[in-house]
Amino acid sequence: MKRFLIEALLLFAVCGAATAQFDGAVGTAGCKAIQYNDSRIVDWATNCTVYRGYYDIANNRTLASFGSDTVGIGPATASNTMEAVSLGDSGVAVLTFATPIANGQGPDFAVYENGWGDGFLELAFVEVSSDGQRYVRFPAISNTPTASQVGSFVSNMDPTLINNLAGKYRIGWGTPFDLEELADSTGIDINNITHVRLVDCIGTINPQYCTYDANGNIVNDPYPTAFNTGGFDLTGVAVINQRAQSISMAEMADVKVYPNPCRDFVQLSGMPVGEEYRIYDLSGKSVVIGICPSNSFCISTQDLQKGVYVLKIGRVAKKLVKK
Ligand SMILES: [Ca+2]
Ligand SMILES: [Ca+2]
Ligand SMILES: [Ca+2]
Repeated sequence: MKRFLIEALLLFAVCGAATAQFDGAVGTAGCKAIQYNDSRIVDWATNCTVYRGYYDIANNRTLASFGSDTVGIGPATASNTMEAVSLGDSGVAVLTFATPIANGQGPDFAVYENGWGDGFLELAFVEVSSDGQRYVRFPAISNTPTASQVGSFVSNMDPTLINNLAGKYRIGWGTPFDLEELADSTGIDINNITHVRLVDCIGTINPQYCTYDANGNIVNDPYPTAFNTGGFDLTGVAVINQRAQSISMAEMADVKVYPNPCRDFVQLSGMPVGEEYRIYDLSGKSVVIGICPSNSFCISTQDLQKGVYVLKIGRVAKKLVKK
């Protein structure tokens, strides 16, 4: 008993001192990568906007330019490294979805990069939002040593030192993200994630330009990558769990919106009790959000400017005009 206790304490001391290890490359035991054709995937991003970063943030402020924003939409490529959109140093991609992502069993979405090997890992931070305004970042871990710079064309990065950073696996295999990990975050609804934002990690260990993981460690990844293809190269974002579509088209036929055009209020009837409804302006911004308190109720449209709006419940939409 005493010996067991000492061994347990020793084990604890050793584990406590060691760097946390995560799953490894595609093909190794316990790998969590999700292949582009995995049967769990139910959808892909339907819109992508890229804000390019630099060839080399410290020396060449030409913006990366490879690939168009639309490459981030739809399924990720299996193996064509040219089917990617490059973010450049500190570049950003914002992706949206026809149906919001929700927290279900296991990973809820996966991010794909064009890495040509298991040890050349261009990384990006991953953030989610329920309104496109407030974002929460997954707690990224990079335990890659920072004594020397990971170079431009390395092939020996160790994925077991990396967690919650997109780009951890080679092309065709996505990095999974589980919204459950953000359950305690404020300002987002993990069952209604409308936006995924990717932020290139840069990868330099130069304190002037470096980025940090959740523990305050510098994220060391291939740098410099002073090309039009520099930085994280997005090939797609897959949805695994999405918001339930609890209202059918048949039910929606009963929904009535009147008067339409409206002035100070609009009456909604035939609505599904307890479901969320939203009114969007034509820029896609939600201007009214609520939960149906009963199947017939009235909402104020007094504060809306004159124009055309869209009322959405689930994936069904009705046009609404404010006079
Ligand atoms: Ca989940
Ligand atoms: Ca790449
Ligand atoms: Ca980099």
